[in-house]
Amino acid sequence: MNHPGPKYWNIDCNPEITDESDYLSRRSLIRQATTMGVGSIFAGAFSASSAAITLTEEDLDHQIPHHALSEKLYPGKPNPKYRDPGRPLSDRDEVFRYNNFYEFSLKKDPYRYTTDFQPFPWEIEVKGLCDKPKKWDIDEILKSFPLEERAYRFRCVEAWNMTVPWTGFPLADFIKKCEPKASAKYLRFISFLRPEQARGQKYYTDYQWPYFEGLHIQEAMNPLAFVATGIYGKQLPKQSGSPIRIILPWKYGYKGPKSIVTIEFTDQRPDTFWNVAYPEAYGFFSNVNPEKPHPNWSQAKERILGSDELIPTKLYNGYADEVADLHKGIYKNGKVS
Ligand SMILES: Nc1nc2c(c(=O)[nH]1)N[C@H]1C(S)=C(S)[C@@H](COP(=O)(O)O)O[C@H]1N2
Ligand SMILES: [Mo]
Repeated sequence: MNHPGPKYWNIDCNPEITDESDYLSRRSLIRQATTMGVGSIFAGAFSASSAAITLTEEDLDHQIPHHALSEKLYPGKPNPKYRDPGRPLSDRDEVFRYNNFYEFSLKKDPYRYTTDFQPFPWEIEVKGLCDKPKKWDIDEILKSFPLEERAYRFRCVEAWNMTVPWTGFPLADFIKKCEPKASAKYLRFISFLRPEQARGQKYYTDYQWPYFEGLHIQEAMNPLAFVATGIYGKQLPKQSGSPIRIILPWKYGYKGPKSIVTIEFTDQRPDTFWNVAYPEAYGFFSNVNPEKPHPNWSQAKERILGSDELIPTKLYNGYADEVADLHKGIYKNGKVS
């Protein structure tokens, strides 16, 4: 496949396109570069919805869904081990207004399109190679796992970062409850499919909905792997992946699916949304690696969300010590990314 050339990208490191009228999705750029004239289809898709809203800062609070349990559950107890992320926390309102959630928008403004999305009630089905397959109600999950707060650095493959306090629980605790069989080697995650509530699933037909991701079970069992239900001491707002999402701070952000409805234990390495869309750019492991450029930009530096400041990217997003067992094990032989 031909990669989109410099004509389509700001190759001076920062792949974010600030001029909204120029903005095209990662995937549509590929299409535009390989098929003349396809870009116009996307222009049509953008104008097809008129449901956009603009929110003031105070209104952003209302993006946090109301849920009976939330008063009791949030804020979670800070985990002392993850109290200091080594960088100042990002501004909450910046984080609420700058998202990747293609189910709602290909720009950074999903918060403008989530009005119809209903994260409660919510069910998560656990299936596949485990002894406790089950349909979990979100309330049962929230009551079964003590919620803690962890401040993590977060690195998007588009070379920006944020630093946020998540509330949730270790993915390993959830996995143990499911009692995976010895033959279970991978976890497959699937996000929701509700085209009537998520305009992107109606209009962005170039993508294979719903969003899907996968992890090796050893990665999923690493103590850093986190299930987030909250952020900044409250329930997740819709645009952040309410009611439940995965956070893997040593990997690029897209490895953490939002608003998940299925977790499957499998012996096959799962396909992933971005690997299917653009395999040369988005591998299965997708660990943060400054030395491995994206085909269209360098990963050596990253922009701090809310500023123009660029800082050097660190291998495993600076979490190398915490994933040492993985880089001695399954990441051996060049599987860092
Ligand atoms: N279901 C779903 N999950 C997703 C995405 C998405 O578009 N849909 N985007 C991914 C990407 S590219 C990133 S960087 C993070 C963004 O999370 P944030 O908006 O909370 O910063 O979510 C990831 N999970
Ligand atoms: Mo991302």
